[in-house]
Amino acid sequence: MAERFPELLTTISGETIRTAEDFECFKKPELKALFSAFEYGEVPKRQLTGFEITAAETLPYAVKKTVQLDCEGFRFETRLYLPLSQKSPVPAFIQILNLTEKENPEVIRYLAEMGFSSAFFSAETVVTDKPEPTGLPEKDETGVLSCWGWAFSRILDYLEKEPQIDAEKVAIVGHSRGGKTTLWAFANDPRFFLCVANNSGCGGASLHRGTTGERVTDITKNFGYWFCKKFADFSGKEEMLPFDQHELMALSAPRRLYITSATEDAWACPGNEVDAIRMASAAYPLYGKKGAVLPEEIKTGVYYHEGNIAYHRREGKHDMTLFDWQGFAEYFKGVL
Ligand code: GTR
Repeated sequence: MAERFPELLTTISGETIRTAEDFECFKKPELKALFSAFEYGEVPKRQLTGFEITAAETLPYAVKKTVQLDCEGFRFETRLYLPLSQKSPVPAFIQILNLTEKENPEVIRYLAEMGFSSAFFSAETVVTDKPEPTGLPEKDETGVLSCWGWAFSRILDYLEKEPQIDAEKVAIVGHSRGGKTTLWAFANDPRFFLCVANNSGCGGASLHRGTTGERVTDITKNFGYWFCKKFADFSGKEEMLPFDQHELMALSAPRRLYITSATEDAWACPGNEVDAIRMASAAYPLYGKKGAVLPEEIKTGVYYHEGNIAYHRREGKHDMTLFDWQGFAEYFKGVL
């Protein structure tokens, strides 16, 4: 790597971080403030004020509940699938669905059989995915990824009140723009247990500096509304960013991350995703833990599940498949 990256274990004042206490007390607040000011904007503050179960139905493998979440006057929906055959409380996955995506019955069934409940929300029902987004009122003061990330936390507020859910074992999952969202949501809400960022690329797991895929110029031209306005100033000037994406991941330490790439997803720059993981891993020994445990050469189709940052590179295109879900569920099950 020819680029010069901001030092993860050095504060703005130039001091070296040597302990988890100092990382928590000084470095994390610095990083959060910087990511908020220069990339994602503020997370909306609105709280969950109530919820209403508007439908319940028994499927062959799960009970489906449709739930409306009330958040100080703003309402959005989540659909929760509770496995039939398990003793409660059960761990849960929450997935963000991009655009017109729907929850996949094959995935729900597989997760139920593995002992997981699953909850879903459609990003569009929180804030629409277009240049002049509508929905959550706070969208005007922040970026759309922050608003979607906020929705994950409000679903967790509800799951904490659902006796059949183990709210201390909740994973959040997102593909691509959804993966950018989960990384930022996870950094902001320490209650989540595991964060999955699938093929998240630019603005997600991939380093901005030295990318051979999507750059700040591209993403802010096409999807500027996902971020705070200031982010576009770094177009072609990535070296001016006071952070890089390995530091977004390090905000999650010592909790668990699962990052994926795909062989035909050069736009997300898999090489930079792995470099980010390796650099983020430096935060974990502060807590007496391992970050990622990866070989020099990454093999396609292998689940690297040993460390607190799991990784795999799937054969194929930009997508989230059953192979990916199997990796997430096996890893999650193994660390419960
Ligand atoms: C791509 C975009 C990525 C990613 C993706 C998606 O076209 O350039 O940043 O977000 O779309 O969400 O599908």
